[in-house]
Amino acid sequence: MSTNRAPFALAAALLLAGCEGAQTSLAGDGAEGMQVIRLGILFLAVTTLAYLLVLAFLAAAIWRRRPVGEERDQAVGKRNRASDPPRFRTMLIGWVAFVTIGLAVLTIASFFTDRGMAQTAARPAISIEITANQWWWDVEYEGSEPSRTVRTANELHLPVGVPAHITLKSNDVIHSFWVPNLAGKQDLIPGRVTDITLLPKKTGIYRAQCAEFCGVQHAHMALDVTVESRADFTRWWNAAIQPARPPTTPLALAGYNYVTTRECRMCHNITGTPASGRVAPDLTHFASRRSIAAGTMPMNRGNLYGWIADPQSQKPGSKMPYIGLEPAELHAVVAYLEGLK
Ligand SMILES: [Cu+2]
Repeated sequence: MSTNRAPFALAAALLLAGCEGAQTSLAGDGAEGMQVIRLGILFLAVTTLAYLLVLAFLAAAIWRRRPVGEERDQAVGKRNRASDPPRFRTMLIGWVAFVTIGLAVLTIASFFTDRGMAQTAARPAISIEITANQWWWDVEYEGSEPSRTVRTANELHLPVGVPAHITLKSNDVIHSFWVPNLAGKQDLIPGRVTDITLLPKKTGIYRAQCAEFCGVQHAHMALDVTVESRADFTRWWNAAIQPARPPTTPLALAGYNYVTTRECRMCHNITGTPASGRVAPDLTHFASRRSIAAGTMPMNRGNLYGWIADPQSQKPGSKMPYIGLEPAELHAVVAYLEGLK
């Protein structure tokens, strides 16, 4: 490839790369996302055509510049200017018709897109409540009976092809719920309840992100979204309603004793243990998640040590405090948390 073409090839590659990945609004992996993309393409086509026509009119006006002064007096005899007004009128009528029809097409298409999205929302099969906090997501699945209710944090599991109605609330400031691969954004406003319906069309792992600036750790307010088959989703739900696994080693038992009797229990819930706080993420199946601290870092032992030892160096401003664990306590707490699959 010649070096002249390299920038264009790079731009094309970047553009196409934008259609793939775990966090892109160009993929259309959900019903609503796909409808919005189709509408966006229609808008792009009509407005691009209008733009090209304006450029063409501008070029024609420059090309057919009317002479002025002496130049004009000389030119009058040479050119037949009588044909100009009818042609101008035809073009003006054509332009007005194009603008009118173009705007009508976009308005009608917007109406049907909106109706399509409303139809998806009219037949939800799963109800989920998500509460935004600075800076994490509290997620609760409504079960057919109270014992089947699932509470988790910073992760969302969805079965493919099933509409999920999500009720959105906020505990502090305005946040915005956005799974770009699946749908558009929806704000979470303190004191108000909003909602959105997601209908994923493709299995995969996506990254959702708070889309409204909500404080210093706004960028570290992500949500891991797993879209899976209905069988896998049912398996996940059945595992998620189980109480926490008991510790299996002496070290993990020491960690269990610390977590369930000291500071941790005041804020965190671990179902099946005395830890029953409600103001911080539920830790019952903490180790089965993909990330720590709302997408701040991947779930692994090294990051877990770093997070527990000094949360404020990892996510300054978060409400997870520095406790000052002794090394033996840190090893024990990490060993226990790692077992919470
Ligand atoms: Cu936020």
